[in-house]
Amino acid sequence: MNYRPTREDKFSFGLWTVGWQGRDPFGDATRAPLDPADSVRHLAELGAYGVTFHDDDLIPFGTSETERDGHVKRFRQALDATGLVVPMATTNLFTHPVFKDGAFTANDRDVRRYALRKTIRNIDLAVELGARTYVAWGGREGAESGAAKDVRDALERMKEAFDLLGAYVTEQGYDLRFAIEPKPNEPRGDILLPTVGHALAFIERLERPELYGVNPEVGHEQMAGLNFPHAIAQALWAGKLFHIDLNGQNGIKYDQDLRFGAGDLRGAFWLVDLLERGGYDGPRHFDFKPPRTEDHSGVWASAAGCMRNYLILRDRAAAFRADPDVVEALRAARLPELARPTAEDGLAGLLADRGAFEAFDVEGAAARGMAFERLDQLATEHLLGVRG
Ligand code: XLS
Ligand code: MN
Ligand code: MN
Repeated sequence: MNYRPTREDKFSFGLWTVGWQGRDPFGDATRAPLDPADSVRHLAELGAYGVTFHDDDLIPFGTSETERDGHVKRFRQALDATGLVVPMATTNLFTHPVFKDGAFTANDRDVRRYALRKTIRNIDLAVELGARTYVAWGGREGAESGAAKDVRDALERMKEAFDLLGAYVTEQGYDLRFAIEPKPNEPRGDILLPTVGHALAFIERLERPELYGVNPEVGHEQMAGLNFPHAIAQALWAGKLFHIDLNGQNGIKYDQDLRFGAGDLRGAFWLVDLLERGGYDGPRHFDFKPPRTEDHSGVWASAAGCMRNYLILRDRAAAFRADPDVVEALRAARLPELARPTAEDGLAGLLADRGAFEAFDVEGAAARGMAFERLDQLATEHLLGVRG
């Protein structure tokens, strides 16, 4: 195995990931800015198939209309020259101070209207560049103190914003779906729609729920102490996994955005296993930050590492599933039984079945071991590369 990425692997990167200059709350930038067109060329050389952007990553905030066209043209030329596609785009509704109290849910109504117009303007560009998914991360939709935000009103405004955006793409006839990205905190003390579960419930209250899904990010669920593959499984089960942000995180702490495969490696193994078997055929999008210790060559090494780790884990997960000992261990752990309906005989059959209750050997069933340890040990050995 050479673990060299190809376009078929559908790896994509945000311009803001490799382009992150390393500015953090305690320190200045450690790297010079990257030209978006150069990033496109570098990513293409590394084997990526796509690139994504916030409006302001491509066109610096405050750029005049004529300059704007120049930025878009240069970017488009780089795309044409490399064959890279733009599967997704998103809006920066968090950097400029005007968004200090949020965008779609800012208490200040003028800010909410401005945020919608800024988003709509970039939706037009996203569609022009071929994007089919529009991500919405509500970074500053939240609060630090109790009375500062009426959360029920804020959710109503959030719904209003998404319904307006849904109406816009429908009226324009755009082939574009929205992917809501949950995050529990950072930069706000508490962010609205903090987890995948919250976002899934929110979507069902929108006017056109079919237009909206989720864009879960590995580290964001883990910041809330949650199991990321479980969140992804539920999103897949609901038909709502529209996009995914892959990266690495070490447990409940600030948003680390490590390269994919760093941090919780076992979680990454189960995630790749699930994505590859679960019917997800969208981009494998990396939303990571090359640590500020790195120079530009370290940035590209980090980006290459994201893809290589995905491919290694894909290979390890496939070997795990193909191992006859694993198939046997899965059977011993009764996984095929979980896939079987509990009452294919219907409610009447269940009620008539004495073996299900009156004659059921409760103690015998309680004594049966589940054999999960053998199964997990096999997974560990495949992950560590000592089997198959
Ligand atoms: C920040 C988010 C952000 C979104 C896009 O934590 O991950 O980068 O993915 O705005
Ligand atoms: Mn993150
Ligand atoms: Mn993200």
